Amino acid sequence: AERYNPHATEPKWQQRWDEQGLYTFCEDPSKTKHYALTMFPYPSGNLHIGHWYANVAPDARARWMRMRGYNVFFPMGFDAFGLPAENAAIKNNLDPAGWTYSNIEHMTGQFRRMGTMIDWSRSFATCDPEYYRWNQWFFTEFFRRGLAYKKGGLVNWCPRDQTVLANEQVVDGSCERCGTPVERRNLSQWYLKITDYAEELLDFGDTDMPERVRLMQTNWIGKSVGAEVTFPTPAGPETVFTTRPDTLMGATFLVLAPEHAKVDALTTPEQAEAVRTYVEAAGRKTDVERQQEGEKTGVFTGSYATHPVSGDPLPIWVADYVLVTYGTGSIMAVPAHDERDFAFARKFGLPIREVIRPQGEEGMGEQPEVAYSGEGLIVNSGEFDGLPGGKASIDQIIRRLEARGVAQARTTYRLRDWLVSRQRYWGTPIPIVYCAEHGAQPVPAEELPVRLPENVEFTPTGQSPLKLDREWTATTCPVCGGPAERDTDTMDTFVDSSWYMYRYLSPHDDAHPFDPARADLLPVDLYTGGIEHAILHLLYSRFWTKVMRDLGLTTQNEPFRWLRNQGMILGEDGDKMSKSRGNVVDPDDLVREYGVDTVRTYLMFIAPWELGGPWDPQGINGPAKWLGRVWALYFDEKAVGPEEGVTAADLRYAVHATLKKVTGDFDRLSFNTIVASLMELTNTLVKAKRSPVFGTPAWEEALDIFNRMLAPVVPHIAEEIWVERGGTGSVHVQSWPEVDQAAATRDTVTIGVQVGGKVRGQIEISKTATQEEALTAARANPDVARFVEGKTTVKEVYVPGRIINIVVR
Ligand code: ANZ
Repeated sequence: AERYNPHATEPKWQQRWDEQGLYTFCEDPSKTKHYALTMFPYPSGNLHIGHWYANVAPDARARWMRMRGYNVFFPMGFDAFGLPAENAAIKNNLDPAGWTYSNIEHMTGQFRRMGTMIDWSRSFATCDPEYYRWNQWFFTEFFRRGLAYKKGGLVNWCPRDQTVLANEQVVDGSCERCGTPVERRNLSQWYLKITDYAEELLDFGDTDMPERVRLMQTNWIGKSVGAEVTFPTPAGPETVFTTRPDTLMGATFLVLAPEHAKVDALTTPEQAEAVRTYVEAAGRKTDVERQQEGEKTGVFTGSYATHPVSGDPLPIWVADYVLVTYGTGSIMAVPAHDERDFAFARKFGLPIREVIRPQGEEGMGEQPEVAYSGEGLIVNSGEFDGLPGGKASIDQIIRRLEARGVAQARTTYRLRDWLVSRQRYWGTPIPIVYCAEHGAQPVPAEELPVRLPENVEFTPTGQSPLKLDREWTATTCPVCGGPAERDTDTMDTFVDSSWYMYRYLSPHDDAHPFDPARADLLPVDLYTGGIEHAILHLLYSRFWTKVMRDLGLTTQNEPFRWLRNQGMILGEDGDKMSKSRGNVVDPDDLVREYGVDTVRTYLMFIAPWELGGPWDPQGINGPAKWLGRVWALYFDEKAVGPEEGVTAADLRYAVHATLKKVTGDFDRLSFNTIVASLMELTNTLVKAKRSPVFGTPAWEEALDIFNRMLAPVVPHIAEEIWVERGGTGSVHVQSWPEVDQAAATRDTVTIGVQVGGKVRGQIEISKTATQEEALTAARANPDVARFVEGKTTVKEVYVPGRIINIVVR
């Protein structure tokens, strides 16, 4: 027979699958649906090894689910708007659409060569006008419901990308995309009201997510339960948010954020110069710098607030450790019990007043060394003295303060509304027009999409490039028909990815964002992708689904039932792969050298899928050799003979135990152990071929089951084997084999025999062996006998099915 030559067989099968429409999804009410989805890529130009790693194992699993009888939906598309296209277009003097679509074509070809079961008839790119039309439709629906609004205020500005960013896109004070430190600017921008859903987003329903993703989202939403307390000041009442109203009597000063609206009104003429200098300096610092531990800075305004219970005057300070974006942008400082307030009070010589004392301890004295944030009894607090501090009394204290009219129970969230407008070209135009008479008006649904104009000068200037196209901006008001101007910003591309999983149901639907008759394909049953989307994309898409539910488009509360993150394939050196490090592995080269199935196998085998690991260039030889052996097993007439001793029972045990293991491993996404088990089984099969069992029904059964088990992992070679063995149709529509439970369990066990505390030998005995039978077998074992001979046996212990221990003297 010929040797294994993937280069001959793989393109042939890919073409046939295509012609047969083998992977085209059809509604089939007789089967349970399974929607498997891998996060769609940005069309950067090339699929890199990370894309392969992210897609191959989920493809194997989707194939396995199909063989198990599910009606599997496995679509793919392109997340095609965004800055790289625009930047590449500027650099090479091209048009972003042309650049993007040619990349999509190339990458689709690469995906096809990967041999996945993606249904390409459902594919689309988010920059297709027929897609972004629905972004615009959603935006106008959000707008009508007050869920999209425009507001002025401080925003994050990336000076390199020349656009504003959402909070979620600022990582450690820098632009999530390009790493440039973010500046603050005062601008009027569009927001989506994700905060309306803050509480609901904390409830993950039935969604099974990795714990760390859940935690990251929960922390991002940042719920805090506490109270608002109001302090009279010369500039009117000032409300602060506190999680510790039980420490109210320990408040010795107030602190405002530098950007707080009352700063000017509260600053006395003597302090004006110092405050102005301080506020300016704070404005130049990034949020990260401001929140860093270290020397606290601040300045006195010269004014005093009045403590609402004691009536004491409290100095009002300005300091940048208080953030304008959280709570009310001001705090009551309780230095005795809050570390930051403590550091501040120590630095500026402000009073420290103990109000929570640990049970049985003395007071903290005049000059405490640290703040005490633990539990204890309330002291120095008049009518509240003797109550337990902390959680136990907070509700009661809030009720008492409420009765006096100085406080109100309040829950705050760190989550801010989602800033969605961008001052760049390559995105969805915001479908709003401004009329002198009627203000901001949504573009009527029948006029959507508002198409991106072509031939725009889009070199970034900090202004929306669409502004420059006067012909495009000039329009009419949908209310009065009078002259109006279009909004010239485009949407954050995270809008595109917030609902794309619904669009696959009917990518060309021009009556709905997606076909409501197919809505029960949702939720996505298994969603896979990188951990980098733990907050941004996943939180936004959860939000979008909840709004869609409230719009009556779906009955789902959550878009995903099960979420898993693959790890990352690193360079050989353990660093991230990057062109500048020169450690990039090109999957196209690997495919040219080894064939698709080998690359697929290696990517499943290289590491536990959810962990990832460094690339090992030698490692791929193992899978390459393995597939050569698999090929020879089926197609090499030689290597047959009676010289090995594999029995039918041995063979059936190996096959069914492997099947059982592989089935469980697919279920748990343990892909590397699947490949390991298949490799191990190959050894037994090669031996069995040289044993009398060859050619018997047990042998034929083994070849058939092995063929089916190969199908999800190495779809091409498995198809070749299937057809060559005379199978009808495709191996990929066959059923996954049933485990013969009796065959999969051996009725013998192998146990160790210890002599004098050391394992000296292994014996195979029946699971139901009596103690006497076990001991007899142990003594008869030559490895054991050597250590027992000539000695006196003191004691023999048999732990059934586990171990034998012989004590000698
Ligand atoms: C008095 C107090 C006493 C506080 C005490 C804490 C401990 P979380 O849990 O993150 O919600 N705070 C409120 N608004 C702030 C802002 N804009 N910038 C910086 N800090 C702010 O934190 C809530 C606590 O953080 C609030 O409770 C407030 O300090 C501070 F022993 O009030 B606390």
